[in-house]
Amino acid sequence: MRIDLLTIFPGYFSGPLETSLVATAQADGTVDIRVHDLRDWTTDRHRSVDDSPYGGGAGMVMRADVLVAAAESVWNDVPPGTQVAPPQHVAGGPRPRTVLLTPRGRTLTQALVRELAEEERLVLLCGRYEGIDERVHDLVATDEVSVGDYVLMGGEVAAAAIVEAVVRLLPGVLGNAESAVLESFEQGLLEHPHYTRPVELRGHTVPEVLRSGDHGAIAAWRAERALERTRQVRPDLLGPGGT
Ligand code: J9N
Repeated sequence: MRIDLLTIFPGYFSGPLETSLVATAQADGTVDIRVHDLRDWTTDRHRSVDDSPYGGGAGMVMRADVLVAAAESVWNDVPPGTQVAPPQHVAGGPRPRTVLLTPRGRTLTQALVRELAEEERLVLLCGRYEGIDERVHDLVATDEVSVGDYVLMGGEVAAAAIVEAVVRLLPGVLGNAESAVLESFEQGLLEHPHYTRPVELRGHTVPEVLRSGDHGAIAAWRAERALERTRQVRPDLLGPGGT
């Protein structure tokens, strides 16, 4: 899979992309992640990516012309300032899956992550400022995604969350043990508690059943704890009526 990130803070991603599983996935060619600086598509002396809003009001709005130019050149894999004739991908027409991170999008779920992980290409668009010119929604984004009901200062953290969630699903990224854990979450429950050594810590001991060697009893205990925890913390995952 190829993932392109469009941002005015390209340096923001050096941490997440150079860490552990994402770095390994890039090194072995499972994923090709490219970070682009939106200012590379500006044409004015000040390299402006924003401007004041039509109709007045406080704050700045991200410019649609810059974002459309950036998206079209990334979609068509050409450098800033160049044109391809005819372009394969055009604004408002056929284009790779292009996700705009925004609090007004649909909330990211594991189901959507699975769907995104099937794509050959993903383009993640990180907004900043008070808003984005509406024509970016019309012409550039195929999807608008939120990572939760709270407001960030920009889409970068949200995009990094999508990268991590998607990359861990790509073939070969997780070992078999972790894949099994994934299947348990696929049942739509929170995970059961985990323990490792020591058996006692400050008076808190590992439940006896986990040391019993009785695999049937262990599986039953874990299923109960997962259900109990889900009921307490995320009853919404159990559906209406908590079934
Ligand atoms: N879920 C979510 C996304 C965001 C932002 S703020 C600016 C861009 C994206 N906040 N919260």
